[in-house]
Amino acid sequence: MDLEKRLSELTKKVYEKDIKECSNAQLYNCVLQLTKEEMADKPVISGSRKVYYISMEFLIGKLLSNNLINLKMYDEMEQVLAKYGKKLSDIEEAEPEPSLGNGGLGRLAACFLDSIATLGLPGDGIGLNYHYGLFKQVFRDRLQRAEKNDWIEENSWLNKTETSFTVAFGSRKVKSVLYDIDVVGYENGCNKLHLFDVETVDEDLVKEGIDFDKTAIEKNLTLFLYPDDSDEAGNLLRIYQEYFMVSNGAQLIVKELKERGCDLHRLNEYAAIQINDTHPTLVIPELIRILTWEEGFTIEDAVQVVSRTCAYTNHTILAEALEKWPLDYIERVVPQLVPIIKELSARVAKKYVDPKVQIIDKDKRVHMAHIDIHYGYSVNGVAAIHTDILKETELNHFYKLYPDKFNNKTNGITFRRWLLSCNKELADLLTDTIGDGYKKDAKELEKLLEKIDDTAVLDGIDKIKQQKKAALASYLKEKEGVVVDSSSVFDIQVKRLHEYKRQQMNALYIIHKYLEIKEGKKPVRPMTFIFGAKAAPAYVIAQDIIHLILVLSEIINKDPQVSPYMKVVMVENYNVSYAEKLIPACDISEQISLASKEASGTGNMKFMLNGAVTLGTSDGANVEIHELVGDENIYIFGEKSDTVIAHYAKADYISKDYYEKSPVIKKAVDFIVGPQAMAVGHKENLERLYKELLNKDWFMTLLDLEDYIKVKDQAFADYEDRTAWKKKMLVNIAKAGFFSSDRTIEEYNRDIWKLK
Ligand code: 26Q
Repeated sequence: MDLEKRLSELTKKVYEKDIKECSNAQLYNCVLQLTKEEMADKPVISGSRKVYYISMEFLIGKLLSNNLINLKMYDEMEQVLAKYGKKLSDIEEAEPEPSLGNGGLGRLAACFLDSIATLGLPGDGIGLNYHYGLFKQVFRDRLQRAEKNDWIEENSWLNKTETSFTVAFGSRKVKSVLYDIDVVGYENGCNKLHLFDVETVDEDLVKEGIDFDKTAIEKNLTLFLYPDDSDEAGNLLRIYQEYFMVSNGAQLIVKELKERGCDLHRLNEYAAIQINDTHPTLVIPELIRILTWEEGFTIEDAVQVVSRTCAYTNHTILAEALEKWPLDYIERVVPQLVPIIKELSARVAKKYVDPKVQIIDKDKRVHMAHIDIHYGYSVNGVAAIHTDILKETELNHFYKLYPDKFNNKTNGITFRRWLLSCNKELADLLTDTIGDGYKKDAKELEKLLEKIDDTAVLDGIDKIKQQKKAALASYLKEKEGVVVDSSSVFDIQVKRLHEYKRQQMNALYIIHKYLEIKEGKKPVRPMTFIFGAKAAPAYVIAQDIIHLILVLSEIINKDPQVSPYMKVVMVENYNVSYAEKLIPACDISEQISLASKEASGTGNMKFMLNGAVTLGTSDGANVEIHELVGDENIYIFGEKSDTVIAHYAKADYISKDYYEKSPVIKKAVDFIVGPQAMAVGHKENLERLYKELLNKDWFMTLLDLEDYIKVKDQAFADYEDRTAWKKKMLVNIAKAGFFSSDRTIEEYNRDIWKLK
């Protein structure tokens, strides 16, 4: 039956209406159902060895367009709907966005699932079904407030299964229920994302904002993606969540292997378990516990086979982000794992005396990463520079013990979502110019380089950028109530709010520009500065930085002398859907982390693919972008990672020296507590931030500020050579193929999983 007929029969059956009479929400439900039926008909990808990608976060975003694209049904669906005056993009607006992740790590997991299925590899995700996920951000009184994101509706991509396990927290038993989401590959079969939940979860526990009783595990375990970690109850809940996920995951894996008739003694031949950062580390002792207690393995056999099955990915070198749980917390949550963790620790202690590589340290804290490294067969970083830093400094002691375990897997992004779906116009232009081979083999984008002097192609790329900027401008007007000039330069920094990512440095540049304009130095073309960022609710300075940006936007946008030349917009509740609108409209991509601190970044790759030019430090994957596009097509500034690492080692960075030495820096920093800012903002927030920058500035904002101003000014000036800029856009697009997550997954498979 053809699509039109199926859809119209469905709308009649469900709503007793013709397609034309249905609301967008009703049509969404019908298209959802139809798409799900289509996916259910796809073959399940199978093979003798399967990877389980286990992660506390899967930031999947809306799924309708992507699934239709992967099913090759998008164009037909769009045409059918157009016949009835309906737009698929409007219909997708009705889809709630799940917020099952914080940022990069969670979004990477989602891109990986897409690529694993696209490459036809057997691989499922294992995670949790948070009912409210990450908080929804609202701005009140120029401050961030957190609200719950109620995303689960009666009809959704979730399929409730019959699978249920019992998870024991000591003597307290909790029953799980499993929901699956089908993951369809691009012109390929299906894998699954398994999301575990607690049947007894009680949504009424949530009161004001995101506050809730943190003690009743049966009722709160899957309410939120890890909540506030500032108190003990929050920390304990995090461990409850982690154990709940890995225990269910381990039981699922064992069940699947038994159903396949596999000998568990050869577990590693049938399964690979990729541990996404340390959060799922307890899967290692949990599997050992199951194999010894329930399957009759000797401890030696269990340790051996689990160590050949589990592989660990590190996503950070920030010491404070590496999980180290007090043994006492683990004892209170999962006492049955403690003897196993002690045994694993004792085996290490027997072999190595170095205190730096112990699992349980002298303060009785359990170092999760150390479990992964000793008892996993692979340790990987997520960009070349990040892996080098792990090997040379942060994990050097382990690298010396296990040089062969260490490897790099530079991150990637799925081109289905970050090109075909969010920028169909550009994808179509590329197809017209170089054919559509690039959709299956991203490296073919390089064919675009042959067109570097083809004016029609250059103008085509630029025209699409203009269209996307105009579309974003009208969206910003509707959503944020801000009018921006779509012929201005769009400079965008969107990512989680963290001091190391240095949104505060961007804010200082904006203050500097504002002061220049006030003094009569006007830019040749208006500038639009766009931010999007959520801050962890307990992260005080991050809240202050958001406050500063909102204060600046108030002052600048309302200043009649300045606002014709510059605007500042901080979008509310930045998420995957917002990213899909912002990224195609960007001219300058801000990737300005302190060198050595951003493991990779993946937003940088999305911007590049959509023809933005990077303004960045030599950090994370920026380094690889730089190597690919060359000096002419990127703006690099700031101190290099070795210099930064040396400053930390010598503890010789004093921010006040930079402030006192440079009148430009001093003026910009002083503005934070000057009369204008104080009139609009809160004294407490502004003064705290000012003092932080002056007396601590742990992430060395002032170290790089002058160079940042210089190089950023150069980028704005270069934008005026329109032909040269269009060429930069083209080179960035052409060289982005390396950052396809298909390439990343091929490497994971070649070096780590070896799926058959
Ligand atoms: C730690 C302890 C207790 C509770 C939570 C956490 C926690 C949660 C989330 C620690 C870290 C995260 C998220 C980290 C993350 O998103 N890292 C990013 O991963 C990307 C994918 O590899 C990289 O591109 C980014 O550079 C990296 O910052």
